[in-house]
Amino acid sequence: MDALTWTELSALTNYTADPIEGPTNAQSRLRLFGQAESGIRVTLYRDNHAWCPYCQKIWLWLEEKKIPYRIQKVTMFCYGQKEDWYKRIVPSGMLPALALDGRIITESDDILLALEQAFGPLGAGMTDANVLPLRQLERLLFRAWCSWLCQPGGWFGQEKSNRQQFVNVVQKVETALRQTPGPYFLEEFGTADVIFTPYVERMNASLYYYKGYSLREEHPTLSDWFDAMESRETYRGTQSDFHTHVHDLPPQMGGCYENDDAQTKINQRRVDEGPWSGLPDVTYAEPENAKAEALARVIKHRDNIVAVNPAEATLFEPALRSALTYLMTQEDCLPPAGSDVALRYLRDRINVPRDMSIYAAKHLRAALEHTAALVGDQQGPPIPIRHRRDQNPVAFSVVTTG
Ligand SMILES: N[C@@H](CCC(=O)N[C@@H](CS)C(=O)NCC(=O)O)C(=O)O
Repeated sequence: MDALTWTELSALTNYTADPIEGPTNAQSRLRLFGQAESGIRVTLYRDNHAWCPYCQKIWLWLEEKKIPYRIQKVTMFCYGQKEDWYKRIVPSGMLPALALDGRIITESDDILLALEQAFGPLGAGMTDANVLPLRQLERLLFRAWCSWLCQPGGWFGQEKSNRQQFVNVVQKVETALRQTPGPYFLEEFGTADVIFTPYVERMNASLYYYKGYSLREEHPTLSDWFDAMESRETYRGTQSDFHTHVHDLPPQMGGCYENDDAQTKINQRRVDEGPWSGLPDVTYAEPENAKAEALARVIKHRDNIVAVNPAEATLFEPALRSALTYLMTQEDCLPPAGSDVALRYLRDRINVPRDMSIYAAKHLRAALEHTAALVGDQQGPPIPIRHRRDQNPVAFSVVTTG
């Protein structure tokens, strides 16, 4: 079929989101939870693309506690230049930072302690006798993950022993999870769960892709905890996908090293080229409006999406409409010859949750890939490893702000 026009495409989505009062949403700049804007005491400074794990920790805590707050987004060094206004507030440029009653606090643990003082703890708090050993365990897990992922493992069985060391710590985490009957670390959901979330999400993605190791499938107790986290609207709003993480981590971690397992190559191809449906990055049931969300988000930012694509607009704009037509109708829609690279460029630069939620992104990646494959098998330019300035929000300001 012929590609639909933008007007025709617009008629196929009625997706809307309320960033102020609706479910947790990466595009929000203000969250009120039914309270008056005049009473706001908190501003969260977090990274523009929602890549920073320490920012996710604070974000999730504020959403769980329903504390009214503003969000200011800041550029990370790995994808662009730090804003001068932010360096005046936080000279090191480090994220996250929080303004609480006008006082600036940095270091995510100090931020949580200050928030607890102001608003009370989330379940068992940071200094609770049951939480302290769990916080230490989370750091132990983090270090074991870094040792495995971020070092070349070729010599003297190093890869094998790093993997074993990591698995041993995961087993300790699972033992801790089994201490209470429910899926969370303690009787009640709380601070400890929030603290584990950002890095377990990144471990799940990176080990699948770089080590052929599926954390969630290998460790059922940890998986039950992950499922429970995914039952929370708050977490869903902050949750990323495998593709985003595996390509945002290398510059942040100083490199991620793949092993030579046959499974690693299979997993890498699956994450990069699909099919994305069924990957163990999400297990909750798909919302009905996922495709409508993807379409609405592209329509909203289509001018910038076309402008930042390396291909000419005359080639890419009709190709994009072909892919969106397929997304909504499941009918093949031939894009212009030679547009496969341009479509795959966009496929590789969708960011979750910055641009859209996880299922919306899976559908959009799949539609872009399917449509590209109708005209060619050329991949887009490789995603950089040492930096991600291809994601500089300056070049893409409208898209990343909202
Ligand atoms: N210990 C700090 C670590 C924070 C941190 O490492 N932040 C990184 C991002 S994940 C950062 O801001 N780096 C500067 C940049 O990337 O621009 C905390 O817990 O807040």
